[in-house]
Formats: sequence, structure tokens, C-alpha cells
Amino acid sequence: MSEPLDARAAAGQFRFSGEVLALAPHGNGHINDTYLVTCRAPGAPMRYVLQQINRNVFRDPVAVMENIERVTAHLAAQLADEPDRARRALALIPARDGRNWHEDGHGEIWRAYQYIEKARAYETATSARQAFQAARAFGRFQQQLASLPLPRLRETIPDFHHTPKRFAVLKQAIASDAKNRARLAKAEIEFALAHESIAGVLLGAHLPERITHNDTKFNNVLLDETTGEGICVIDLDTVMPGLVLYDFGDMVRTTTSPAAEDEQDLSKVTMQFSLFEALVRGYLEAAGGFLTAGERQFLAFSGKLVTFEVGIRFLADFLAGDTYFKIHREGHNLDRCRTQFKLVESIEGQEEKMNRLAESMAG
Ligand code: ADP
Ligand code: GN1
Ligand code: MG
Repeated sequence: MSEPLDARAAAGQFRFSGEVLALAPHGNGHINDTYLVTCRAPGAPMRYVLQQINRNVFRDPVAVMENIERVTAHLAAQLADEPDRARRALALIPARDGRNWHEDGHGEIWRAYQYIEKARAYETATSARQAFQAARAFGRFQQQLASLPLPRLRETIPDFHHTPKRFAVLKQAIASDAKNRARLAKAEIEFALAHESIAGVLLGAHLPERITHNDTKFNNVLLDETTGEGICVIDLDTVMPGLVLYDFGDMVRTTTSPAAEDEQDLSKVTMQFSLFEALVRGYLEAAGGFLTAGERQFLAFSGKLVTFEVGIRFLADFLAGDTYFKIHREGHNLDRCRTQFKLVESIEGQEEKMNRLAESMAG
């Protein structure tokens, strides 16, 4: 986490409503440093989200911000006639110099968003209704961005969902075993190697490139506190060209299991069929109009693939010494890998049934 003093100084560079009254770390993201900023304003205080972009992960943070400027402006235009539109898309707060980000004296890039009030992000879903709402919100997000004018968005992380390349990185991490940790992850390495054949399936299926979110974790959508509606998709750093199935797959990965991503009791990790059904329903309600037959065919498979992909990323990071994902305890990335692989197994056990359901619903 960046120094609170740096965050305080950065906060002073944005056009917030008034003096900063409070600033505190916020959320559970694995990548950026996020703060909630409360400012004096006429009437009630105003809140904002201030973030320092992780430069180790995003090598070109200005490209990230240029994408986000285009995406948020397009979403705002799409929502022009909707009630409550200010809560339905993220809105950037400009810096004092008029740009939509601030570069500090250490070369760090900061940005600020309006805080979405009366909405919440959850780490795990507790009902089919929540799953439905999340999937509909992410589907709608894809649908809204389908009309984004050219040029193509920048690839903020090249080959982000290129599973075979992710697999090659894992093999490299196993071979170099830089921290002598492979001995602690024998079963997981074996599991990964035994599943190599699924890595290239979606890339080989000739599916259309679209604008996708690419990080559709359940905690990257805010649900309205009162109605439970999936109101706002957040975490826009990885919005770029991709396959819609990576988005749907990541919903399956993060929404269908009742267990936390880092749960150590693996008996709690399971793919709950009723939540998968709700995801398919919610996603098709919003995105059904543009999906091709090819895309519909892989809805269940995408859940398995993305869960596997994130599992091998956690495993590779564990072996390499935890240089990518933030960790909060020893072995954290290995624990995360284990839940992912357990979930892959759970999906495998139900895959036929999931396919039949998706086929009957997707027509
Ligand atoms: P990361 O890339 O590190 O995951 P996120 O952009 O997802 O960072 O933000 C981390 C958390 O902060 C989210 O899960 C959510 O709880 C909260 N959050 C982020 N932006 C907003 C916002 N505009 N309004 C309300 N909460 C937000
Ligand atoms: C990261 O930023 P966050 O926590 O929403 C990661 C995703 C992984 C996820 C695993 C830019 O997401 O790709 O699927 O952790 N984001 C990036 O929980 O690598
Ligand atoms: Mg996030």
C-alpha cells in the first residue's frame, strides 16, 4: 500500500468539492491501492474513490486512463435518459490541471472517481438473485460498449487472457523454482500439468473479438443496497478487446462458490448449480441479443477455463515469490490456487449438466 501521506498529497490534486475531511484504505482489490476520501461540501459531505494505479501490473498507466476516459464517456452518453444515471457508471473526477489523472513526484499515477453511494461490493454471492443481478450488469456493460467508436481500445495488459501463454509462464516458474517452493505445491503442479489441454480451446474456436471487461469478479460490480439491483460495474483498468466468454467465465469463477477465494477449508468450495443457472439467465437477458451460437456453446466451459487460468496465475505467482498479487499471509497465493483447482474439479463433475442447461436456455 502506498504511504497515506502520498495519498493525502494526491487527494489535494483533484477537483473535489472541498477540503478533505478523511481518507482511509478501502476495498479488497488485489492490484491497486484504493482509498475512500470524504470531503466537505455544502449540505452533506461528498465521497470519492482515490486510486494509485499499480505500475508493476499496468506498464502504461496513461494508456489505462485513456481507455477509461473513452469508456466512461461512452457509458455516460448511453445512460443519458436513464433515471439515477450518476450511480450507473463510474465518473472520473478531473485533477486540478484538467487531466483525468495526476502524476506525483515518484511517477505514480493517481485517479479519482465519484463514490457510488448506497451500493456495495461483496466478496461472495449469497443468493441466486445476486448472481442474476451481477451477470445482467456485466452483460449490459458489454452491450453498452458494443457501440464504442473506433479506434480499438489499447491492450492495457497484452495477452491478459491468453491461457496458453499463462501456462508457459507457469512452466517457466516451475522450472526456475526461484524460491524453492515447488516442493510445497506438488499436487497443484500435477493438477495444472494434467489440464494443459484445455488452455487453448477458446482461442482456437474463432470467436469474435468484442469490448470486454476482463475482470468480472463478483466484487467488481456494485449492488444497490435497497433493491439489490446490479447497479454499477467498476474496476475498469482491464476493459479492452477480448472474448465475452472470459467475462462470463470469471463470473462463474467468482459467483458460484460460497467460499472465499482464499478459503483454506476446501470442503466449502463447490460450484452451486442454482447460481450458475442464475448467471446464465442474467447474462442472456442483457447480452442474449448479440451472442453468436459459437459463444453460447462455451458458457459452461468458460467457467472451467477461467477458473483454471486464474488458478495457474496464483500458482505461478506463489512459485515466483508473490510479485504480482497482493498477499496478506504466507502461502496466500497457494491457498488461492487451491480453491481455484477445487472449483475446476467441481465444475468438471457437473459440466455435462451445466452444458445441457446452458444449451436449453441459450437456444
Ligand atoms: P482493484 O483493481 O484493486 O480490485 P477496484 O477498482 O476494484 O480495485 O476497487 C476496490 C474496491 O473499492 C471495490 O471492490 C469496491 O468495494 C470499492 N470501490 C471502487 N470504486 C468504487 C466506487 N466508485 N464507488 C464505491 N465503491 C468503490
Ligand atoms: C485481480 O484487481 P482485482 O482484484 O479485481 C486480477 C484479476 C484476477 C483477480 C483474482 C489486473 O483482480 O485478473 O482474476 O485478481 N486483476 C489483474 O482474484 O490482474
Ligand atoms: Mg477490483
